[in-house]
Amino acid sequence: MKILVINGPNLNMLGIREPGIYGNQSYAALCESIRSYAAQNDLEVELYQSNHEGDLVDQIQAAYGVFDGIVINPGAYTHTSIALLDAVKAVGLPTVEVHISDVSAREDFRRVSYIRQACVKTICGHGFAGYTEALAFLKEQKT
Ligand code: CA2
Repeated sequence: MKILVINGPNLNMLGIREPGIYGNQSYAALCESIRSYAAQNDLEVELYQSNHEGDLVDQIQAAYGVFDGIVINPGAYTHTSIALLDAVKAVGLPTVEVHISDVSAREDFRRVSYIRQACVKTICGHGFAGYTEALAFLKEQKT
């Protein structure tokens, strides 16, 4: 099973500031934990990060016919992007929305998620473990 893991804007800055919200581990450490989980659970993963909305749309579109599912943390585009919602709808791949922090317990604007209506599951506030939980969910769903 092949899963594309996408991270949106500023997630490449993890560990640099706001450790109280996002922890003190880096984006490289996040990638390593995802790769290690995938290797131990017979999953193929590809990781992609971009700060640009159109690049994220391109990557979701390119997943069509190539990947079996998507794990996405759209970062701040969660709260603004109809384009990402439409891209996930267009490819029709099972997609899990992940947030490191509990967006429901922060500012009001973080409670809005456009992409959520196209996702099979949302995981919030579980830190880096949310990504591996999302992989496990997609694997379980396929069998
Ligand atoms: O909790 C999450 O995973 C978020 O998707 C992270 C986004 C935020 O805009 C969403 O509301 C929730 C932010 C990405 C990382 O931002 C950083 C800020 C300071 C230092 C390092 C990363």
